[in-house]
Amino acid sequence: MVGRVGPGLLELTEAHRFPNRPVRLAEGLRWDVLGLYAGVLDGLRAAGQVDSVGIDGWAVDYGLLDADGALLGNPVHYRDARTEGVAEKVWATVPAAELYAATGIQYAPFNTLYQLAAARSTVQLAAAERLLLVPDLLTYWLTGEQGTELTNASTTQLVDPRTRDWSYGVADRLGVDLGLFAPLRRPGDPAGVLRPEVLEETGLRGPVPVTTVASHDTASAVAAVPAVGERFAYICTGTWSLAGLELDAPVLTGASRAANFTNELGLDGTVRYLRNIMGLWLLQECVRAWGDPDLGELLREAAEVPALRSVVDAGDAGFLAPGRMPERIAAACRDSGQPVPSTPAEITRCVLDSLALAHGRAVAEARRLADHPVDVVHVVGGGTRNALLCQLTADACGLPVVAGPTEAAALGNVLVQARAHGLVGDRAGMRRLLARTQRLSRYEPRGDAAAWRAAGARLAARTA
Ligand code: LFR
Repeated sequence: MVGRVGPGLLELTEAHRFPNRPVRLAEGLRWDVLGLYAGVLDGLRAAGQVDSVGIDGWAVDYGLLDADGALLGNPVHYRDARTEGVAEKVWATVPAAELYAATGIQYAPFNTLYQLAAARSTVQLAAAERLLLVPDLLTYWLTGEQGTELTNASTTQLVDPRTRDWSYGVADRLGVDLGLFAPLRRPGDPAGVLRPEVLEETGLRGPVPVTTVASHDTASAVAAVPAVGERFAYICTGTWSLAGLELDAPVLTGASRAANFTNELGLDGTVRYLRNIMGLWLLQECVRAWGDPDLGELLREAAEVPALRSVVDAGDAGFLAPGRMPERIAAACRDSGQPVPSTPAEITRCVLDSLALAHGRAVAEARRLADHPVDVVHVVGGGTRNALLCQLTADACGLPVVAGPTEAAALGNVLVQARAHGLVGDRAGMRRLLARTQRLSRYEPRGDAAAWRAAGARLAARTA
């Protein structure tokens, strides 16, 4: 994505798009990270001459490097089964409550901490001298320089959200060698310049600076929420839905842990207080199983299906792995004594109702747990294209939804680079620029908040 930024100007154009297809090998689910890097180079070539480059990506996953800086094997996908049952073993050393108090990170089987525990006795980890999170790995290949970007580092569950530094105690007790990690760097920090070989391959003229951005995609997306003021919640929609608040300080209470809210770090030391919800992954996997039918048509049919007939728990880690998603959703409805959706339209409606319900519950619980007022819910990311999902989310939240921008992560990435180069002001200034320049749609709640509350209570009772 190429951004153009100036006074009253914020434009994004797509230079190149490439698929990110995980590969299932005998040893498990892996990322094709060389394919991704090749896609990045193609993108730079298509972009042409630029003033700065910044990389963001998904969280928690990493590549290991040997003493020569060469990649040791293909990075493991966070949906791989290797972390099954690992958390319990970690908790035997550091109880879950202590881990939460120290790191503020919600339980997810794939947190880097559990991945490292799963890898403990592997040859690869023993041979590794360096661990780079995926965006830091791509940045390293572009520049030859290594760093660990802080917003993404927070998702390892090895960072203390109060000090915004490593949680030395947790690492020590769990035998994690923090020396594996390159020094921390923060959004806005310089990250080097494109290597001569990269310039040659892409046809760019040097020097081209690479700028550290909020390299966790969700942190970049939150930075691009076009909110005015502080009384807002956000939902970053895409493969995942990340629903919550931007706070100045973490919430580390027992109630917050029980509700599985996370305190990831955001731009400028903010806290992204949010919950992971399975997101459009549920629909993407169904659509894949149905042989990729026309999505517009499917959503029109789903809009005609009666609301809230059956709902599933869109926070359930049981939906994490790929495969057989329509059957798994139908089974979840059957097992909880609800009508079983069978046609693609019915299953799609069930997924969207379930997601909206999970959005509504997350926003309500975040407000309560953080004691933070909310007047409006900003929906950003891929889900903004899904008008039915946005409307249902407004209904379930009982609050107006402002939807847009769709490419929030890319805009947040570009804005942080622009700020580092002196083109935009502070965070509030970035948000004002977004609100002025981006196309946004507003959805008013259609009354029936009680029906959504009742559906939530029924689901809670059935899945208890
Ligand atoms: C979204 C995201 C989420 C993270 C998940 C796994 O793309 O980065 O924030 O929980 O992917 O890394």
